Amino acid sequence: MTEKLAALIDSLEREAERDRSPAETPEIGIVMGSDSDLDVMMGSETGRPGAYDALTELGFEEQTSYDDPPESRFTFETYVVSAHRTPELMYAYAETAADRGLDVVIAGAGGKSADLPNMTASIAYPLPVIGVPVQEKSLQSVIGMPQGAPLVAVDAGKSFNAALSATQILARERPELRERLEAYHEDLKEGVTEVSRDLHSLGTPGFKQSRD
Ligand code: AIR
Repeated sequence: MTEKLAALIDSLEREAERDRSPAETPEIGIVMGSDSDLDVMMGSETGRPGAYDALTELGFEEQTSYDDPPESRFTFETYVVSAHRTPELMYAYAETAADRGLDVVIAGAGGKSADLPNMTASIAYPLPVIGVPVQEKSLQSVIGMPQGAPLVAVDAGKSFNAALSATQILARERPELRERLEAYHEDLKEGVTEVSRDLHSLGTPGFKQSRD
């Protein structure tokens, strides 16, 4: 093991031993197999929105330092953890997840051997893990768990929904998150209603033109 990898694992293990209050630790952990998964997992300006976009829309902030947490609640943290290139880091991340204060983990990986979500779920059990197949070809690998080893998963590339599902889990005990989820859904309804009304009243050519 390299010195840098050992130091990263050590920082996770040290965090797990600290008795920080829930206000200082992230509620959601996001891990992905490679930084090449970043656009799918977190969202990109040119592509589809992702987990980062959903969580920030719901008022979460990204926590980048354990000693200096953001003022606002709630928070998430992000790491690259490869099941095959850094199995030791995957093990340490999942094994310390609950003790570091995480309530739910979103794990995404791509390729045909997308083992990070399912292995994280097995090691972090009973912490809920939401798997994101980064590509279509990763789907079977992510969802194919044996009986007794559960994993919740979203469709390929739908990290945005994984973030909503994670927030739904948290909202069971946090009324302010329930309210934020409800407000998000109201906005969604409003958007569809406006589109429907405009399409009907402008007609198809007029509606298309109004969008150009
Ligand atoms: N991957 C990385 N380690 C284990 C797996 N399965 C996945 C990443 C990424 C793909 O392999 O999640 O989607 C290609 O990674 P890279 O780093 O070569 O771009």
